Amino acid sequence: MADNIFSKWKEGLERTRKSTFGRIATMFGATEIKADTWDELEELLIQADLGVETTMRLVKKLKTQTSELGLTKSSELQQVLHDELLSLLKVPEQLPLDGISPAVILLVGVNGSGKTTTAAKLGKLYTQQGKKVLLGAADTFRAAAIDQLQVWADRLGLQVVAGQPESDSGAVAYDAVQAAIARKFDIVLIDTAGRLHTRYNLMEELKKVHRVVGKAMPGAPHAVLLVLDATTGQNALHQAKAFQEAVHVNGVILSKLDSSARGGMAFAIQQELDLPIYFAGLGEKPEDLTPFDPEAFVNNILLNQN
Ligand SMILES: Nc1nc2c(ncn2[C@@H]2O[C@H](COP(=O)(O)OP(=O)(O)OP(=O)(O)O)[C@@H](O)[C@H]2O)c(=O)[nH]1
Ligand SMILES: [Mg+2]
Repeated sequence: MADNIFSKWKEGLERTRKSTFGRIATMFGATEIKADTWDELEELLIQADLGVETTMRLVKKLKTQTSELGLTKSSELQQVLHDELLSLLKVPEQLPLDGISPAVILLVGVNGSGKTTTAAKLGKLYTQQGKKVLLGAADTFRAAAIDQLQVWADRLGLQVVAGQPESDSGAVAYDAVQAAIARKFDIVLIDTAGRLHTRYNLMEELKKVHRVVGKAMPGAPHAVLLVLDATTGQNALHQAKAFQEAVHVNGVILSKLDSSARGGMAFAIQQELDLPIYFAGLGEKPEDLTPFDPEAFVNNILLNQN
């Protein structure tokens, strides 16, 4: 892995490392494994937002492994924990976008989760891969949302299709896809308005945007990515379930991992929802989005503090 990406992961996961996972790492001194060790580990993993189910399953596996391998020192548990944590995270397959032009990606999520920023970051990432990217400003609820995306687009040299504030968001999404077809763009990133997953009308509106995009281009959207704020912890699971019920979510972008001490929810997302995490947000700048790398993630949350 390139040094700068490694340090991005290392810096980005500092808070998560220093909270719960760091305490787990220091717990693994040279002491013997006792009944207390398991209780303490269980407590720390739950605090780290792994979720109760995932924690229970993990601790059970660790116990089995420990007795099978005949481990007696808790320091020996460290490697086993590392490997088991890693096995909870799938290496995400590629998004199913190959050979599709334009590939339409819909970004969804609750208010403030990071959708607009992530649209810009993805725009940069795909541009760097040589793709021609169009942004669709389908958040028509807030006037400022269109400006916000436009500012990012100007900075990154990307084009935007936007409607009037308070115009129909489905119509803007439709226009963006049509424009991308006509002007031969490779990727269309559609930013949608933040919506509380518990609000029926807003979730219905999202379904409509989804349907309308499919009318503009059969098969679209080709990917629906749910942007989840890593600082929300276990509530993210409720959000994800509601969005999954409303539209077909392909996977997750975990934003704000750098602001979060609760990165453990990455495990819960994969284990309890079976959703792959495609990208991680490790900062506010356009270059601070990187493909999710399970190995870098686990290594850096358990990295020794000393
Ligand atoms: N530290 C950090 N901040 C982030 C990250 N991603 C987004 N943010 C910040 O989170 C705030 C909200 O981001 P937006 O992109 O506006 O979120 P949104 O989901 O579009 O918000 P709404 O459109 O209001 O629903 C901004 O201040 C971003 O700079 C990240 O990965 N790390
Ligand atoms: Mg937004």
